[in-house]
Amino acid sequence: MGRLVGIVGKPNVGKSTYFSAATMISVPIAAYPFTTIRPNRGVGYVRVDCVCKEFDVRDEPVNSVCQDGARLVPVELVDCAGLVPDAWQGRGLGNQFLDEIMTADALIHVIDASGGTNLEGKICAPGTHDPLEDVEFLDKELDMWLVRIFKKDWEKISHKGKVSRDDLIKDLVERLSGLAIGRGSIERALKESGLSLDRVDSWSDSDLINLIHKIRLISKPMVIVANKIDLSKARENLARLSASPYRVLACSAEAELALAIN
Ligand SMILES: Nc1nc2c(ncn2[C@@H]2O[C@H](COP(=O)(O)OP(=O)(O)OP(=O)(O)O)[C@@H](O)[C@H]2O)c(=O)[nH]1
Ligand SMILES: [Mg+2]
Repeated sequence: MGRLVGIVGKPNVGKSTYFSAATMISVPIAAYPFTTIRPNRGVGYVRVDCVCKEFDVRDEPVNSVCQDGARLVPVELVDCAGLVPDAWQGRGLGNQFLDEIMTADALIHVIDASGGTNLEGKICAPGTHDPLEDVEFLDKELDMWLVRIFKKDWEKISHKGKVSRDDLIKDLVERLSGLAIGRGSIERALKESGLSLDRVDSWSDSDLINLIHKIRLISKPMVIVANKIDLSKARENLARLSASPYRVLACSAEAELALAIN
């Protein structure tokens, strides 16, 4: 199997409904937080234009299917337990799977666009919670989780003060290799951060957090699925979500699931 895509977000927003619609695998779905405890895994398909029409050839793909000029590329999807604030410090259930989520090549952040679910995943009246907060919250949880891993033994390195660029990159690659974060992402993030590699001991905590944030954005591309678009207030919130730094896709996973199984 090729790429692994993690479906993440706070509880009760429709992650499993989305997973089920995308994979056609039946999994528990319910209107309360922490319905999913152990991650669900399955295969979904990414639709991309196939080159066969442009080159006017008959193709015989080995690991995907070409349907009338559209290539269906299989990707493995993992649907995780919901994350709550301070998951990176061990709160809630989803934190147990952050290691697993962070091995993904890309992430789908499902939010309740109607603002009808609070930060803990409890149902509230549509429009009473701001879904933009959900985008900020997940960013923080993922970044802080990575910072925690990154900081292990960081003192040893930073105390050396001056380290060679190669040694620093080698250390970071080793530290983050288990999370499918490659050398290219690390080198690009370091360059974009503008941090001085001459005096690593002069990096502040916020320098580190900004660097990790960049590494994550480069190595784990993420889209926002603005789910529950069928509910009131969702369209208004969708317009506001365009201010987020991510690509935002409107969705009704419940409707997609109903269409997929009928
Ligand atoms: N109106 C509406 N409800 C939805 C939609 N998608 C999911 N739901 C409902 O939202 C509730 C939570 O759905 P789940 O798929 O279990 O949510 P989850 O994010 O996996 O929840 P946890 O596993 O608890 O983290 C269920 O009652 C779903 O039927 C949607 O697009 N529109
Ligand atoms: Mg679930």
